[in-house]
Amino acid sequence: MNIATPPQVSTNTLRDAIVRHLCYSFGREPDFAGLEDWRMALSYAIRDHIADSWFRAAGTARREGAKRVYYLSMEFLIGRLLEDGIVNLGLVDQAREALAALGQDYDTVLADEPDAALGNGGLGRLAACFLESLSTLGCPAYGYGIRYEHGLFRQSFQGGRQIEAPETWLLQRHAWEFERPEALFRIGFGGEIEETGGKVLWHPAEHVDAEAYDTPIVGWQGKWANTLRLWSAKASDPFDLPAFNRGDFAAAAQPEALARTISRVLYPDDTTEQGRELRLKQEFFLVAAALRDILARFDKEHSDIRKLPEKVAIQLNDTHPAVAGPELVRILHDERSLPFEEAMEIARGCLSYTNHTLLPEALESWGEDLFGGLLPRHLQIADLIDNAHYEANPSRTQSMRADHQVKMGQLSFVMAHKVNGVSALHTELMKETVFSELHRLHPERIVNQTNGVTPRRWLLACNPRLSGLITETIGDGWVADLERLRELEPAIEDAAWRERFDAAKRANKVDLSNWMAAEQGVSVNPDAMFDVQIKRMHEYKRQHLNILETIALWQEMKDAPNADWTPRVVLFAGKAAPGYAFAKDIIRLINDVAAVLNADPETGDKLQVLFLPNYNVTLAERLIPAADLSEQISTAGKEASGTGNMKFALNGAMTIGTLDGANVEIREHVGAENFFLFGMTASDVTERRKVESHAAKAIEADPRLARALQAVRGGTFSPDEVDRYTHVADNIAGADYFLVASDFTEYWRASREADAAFRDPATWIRKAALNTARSGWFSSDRTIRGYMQDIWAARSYLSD
Ligand code: RUG
Repeated sequence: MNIATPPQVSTNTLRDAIVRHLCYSFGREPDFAGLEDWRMALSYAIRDHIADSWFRAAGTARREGAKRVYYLSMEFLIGRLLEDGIVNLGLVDQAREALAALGQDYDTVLADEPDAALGNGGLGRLAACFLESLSTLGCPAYGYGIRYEHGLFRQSFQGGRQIEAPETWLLQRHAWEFERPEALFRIGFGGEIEETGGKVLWHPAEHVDAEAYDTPIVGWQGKWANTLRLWSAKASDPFDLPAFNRGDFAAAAQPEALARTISRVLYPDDTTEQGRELRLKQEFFLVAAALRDILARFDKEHSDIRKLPEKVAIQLNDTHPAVAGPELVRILHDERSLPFEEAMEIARGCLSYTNHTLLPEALESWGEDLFGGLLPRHLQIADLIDNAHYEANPSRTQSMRADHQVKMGQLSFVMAHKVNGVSALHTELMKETVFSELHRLHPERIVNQTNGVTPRRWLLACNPRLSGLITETIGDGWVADLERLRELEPAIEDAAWRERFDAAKRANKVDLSNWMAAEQGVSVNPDAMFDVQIKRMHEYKRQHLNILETIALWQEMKDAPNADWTPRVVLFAGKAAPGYAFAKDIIRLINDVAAVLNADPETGDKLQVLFLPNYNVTLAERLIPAADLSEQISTAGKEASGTGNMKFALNGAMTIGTLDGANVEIREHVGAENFFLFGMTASDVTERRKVESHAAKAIEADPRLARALQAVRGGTFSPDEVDRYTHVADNIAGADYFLVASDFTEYWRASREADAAFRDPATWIRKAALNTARSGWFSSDRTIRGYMQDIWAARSYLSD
């Protein structure tokens, strides 16, 4: 199938379209338009072209009766979409010039767009990268999620402490979605089960409506666009008129308020247990609406429901949509009258599951009372699935129905024809740990698909200086075929080219410094090493290891202030789950340390620390191109993959990291000599935990660590409350589950190696550039091709 490249658009055409939308879509004359009006008008002008690709793509998929991929995810961290659209349509110059002709600044208009934060972190951002790659590859696909009114909370600091405020992306006008009042499904909860004449009927007690909102996601060069369909909860019975007529206005509005709760807030965590019932309701709401939609589309094009797996691939992004297994079986068996075994086989043929964590607290499990109360028929079906599975496989140590729980990881595994991990190491560990028994029973089921990131957003758009240099050097073929970055290697041997690479990095650092001075009121030295750790706050990610090492460095600098230190700016950003007290304490500690270090006249020009508030996609796009050193320092075996690690390497930062997640593969690709490795391996970690008083032993062996910990414990950074961080020091010196103390000495060594390398710019730049040249494998296009081939049996409708 050959889909033509969309026609080119001239600056004048775009300018006229902007003015037309300004006047006739928003009722504003140019002379009276504000920034938001210009942003909306430009977005609509761009959206028109995206819509054209979208209609063509949907038409092709319908005509061909194509197999569709359905990506079910509770999170899509899409960030801003305007620049994405402009870049993918190849309209950057035209948009810049058209706005200039209208007296507007392109960058200012783009920066007005709210950052849609409908996700917590890596899992949600991965889903967003996947949607873009699916469109780039011309694979017919839908993302299904929830249209949260409030995405991830807005973070600020007060006295160094994290303060959470609701995020309000929908309060500003949002240009990208199309409301679909006709795509409305009634979703039930609770109630009774009736068994009559061999049939089972579920009579829910309560209902809400799921209404669709569609956002087109355009791929590279605008050849194809898929749909992100987000469900919003509405009251089935919106208004209680009798209550209103009685004068009870609060009761009258209650149905609407209750229903809306379901799509009101993103579950504020990616790893800890909270908000149980509402969360399960959200999960079922998404799944039930998506499955009805999928089946409605299938029924329009095909008549034999047994063909479902040939036409429908449903990817469960983590266990969050795992109830899709029982719900699909229920529909096929109870509503469409297929025999139970066959219903299960068909469902399994459609479903596959991605596991993103081995952390036991993040593997969802529901008490059967809660699950059965909300989804009584699904509880029965989970039992039937479990029995059917274990009839053939009598050993039950990893049953989904142990301890009066419904274990969603096991349920997902049993209901999926393929289960994938997100990095080579993580996939192997899955086989050895959480799913060891199930893997033994189904040795062909687990496959690996190492994560990737879209090069359009994470290099081409976010780093125009570097991407411009790359295109000048090897042409623009790399944008759709990232492994072609390897063609840069000969140029890297040329000193003049390396200088240009360095100049791009330096200019990005100057931009960031200026932005930080304007936004945070802190001036930093752009010639210092920019050492960056940006990610969710979690003990396993070990931001506390980083700050301890920074404290130790500061102490050494004070011992010998005139020694030849490598100046460093240590940058942090990341949100802690509101209920995760220890993670929030680490944020406060970092802010307290920053206050002391940044004010120290002896070291302030050599070592600065900054925690940037409200980490989001837009901030990542600003920080990553300016980073020299990428901190990927999780306890080995805990980070499933990471994707930030890939973005940094692609943008020419060197990694300091452990052999964890995709770090292992990054190191293999960029070369061991271009990566600062330290720390225990996953199996060392298991062994080390068995050593009695391992932390105390590590502290005793390393006076630097002992001194840094003593400063934390003794109130050096909290003079107004000396014991504020005693528990942090106790944690590290005590159980130290994440082995901060045991990895400290090696981390210090690797950090000093990084310092020494940075003092030799010629070598550093070469290594950094090789990181860019050799990171092409980490494109999400490669990952999606892997899913299409190994899991979905889906194809592209674009010719090469
Ligand atoms: O923590 C993992 C990351 O290692 C991974 O890169 C990302 C995407 O695969 O998913 C993250 N994750 C895991 N987010 N939420 C969970 C909990 O299930």
